[in-house]
Amino acid sequence: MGIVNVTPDSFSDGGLFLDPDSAVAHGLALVGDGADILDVGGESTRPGAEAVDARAELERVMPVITGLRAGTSVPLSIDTSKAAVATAALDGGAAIVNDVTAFRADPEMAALCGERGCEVVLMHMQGRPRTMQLDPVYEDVVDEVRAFLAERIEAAVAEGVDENRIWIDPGIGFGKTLEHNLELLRRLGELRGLGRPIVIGTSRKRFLGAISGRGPDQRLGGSVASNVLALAAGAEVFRVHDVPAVRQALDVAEALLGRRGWRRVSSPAGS
Ligand code: PMM
Repeated sequence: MGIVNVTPDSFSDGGLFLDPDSAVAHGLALVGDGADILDVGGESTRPGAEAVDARAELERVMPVITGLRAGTSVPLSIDTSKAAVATAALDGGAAIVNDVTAFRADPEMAALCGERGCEVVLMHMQGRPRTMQLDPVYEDVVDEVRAFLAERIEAAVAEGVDENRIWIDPGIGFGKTLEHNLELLRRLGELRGLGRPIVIGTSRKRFLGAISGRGPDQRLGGSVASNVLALAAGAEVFRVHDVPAVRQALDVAEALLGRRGWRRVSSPAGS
């Protein structure tokens, strides 16, 4: 899942793709690099970020959804917590709603996704983006994330969402310390008991900086390592900025693990 952030303030690519044409060109390039899905977002969820109203979010994402829909057939995901934004994106050809609040922010979101029959990503977050990193506390982070996701799956199904369309995400970096993130990645396999595909988002995140001492645009090694190990633990969808490197790493890891997600392609002549 390649990330197309149309925001002025996302932590690693804020402001780079605010112009719709450059966002569309970026998304199409990610597909060329091996992305199977594009995730378009118009509201930053980085720690401390301020909320954006639906109108501003729509103005950012809709030209990009429309442009991508015209230029590629890969499924498009809309990264939003607002039903108004999800509605317009689904009308514009998006097939997936990625809600970092797991349908808690907007009371209309679950019923909308149920009616439309789209795929949904339900993510765990403790607190809200503006304050979530102040003092996150858990008794057992994996148990609590698993219980939360189980409860959100049940709530979504109660509102008419087909359980088979639900994907789950532990929300790396969302109200979690370095130790919480590491524990979740180490014990990611425990979420498989929920029976739904696991989405993982580690790309360029702060915890990688805490380990490597590198800034957001120099965390490729950490992004690759964490995604490969998440694959081995059972994750199926990898939300990333650096598609070429992570795609190659995941293909090689799948081949080494004896799985079927990769295919043989010929390498450039003479190499
Ligand atoms: N992370 C960000 C935004 N949206 N959605 C899901 N499902 N999982 C994530 O981990 C996630 C997300 C923040 O990262 P960004 O600012 O680079 O988009």
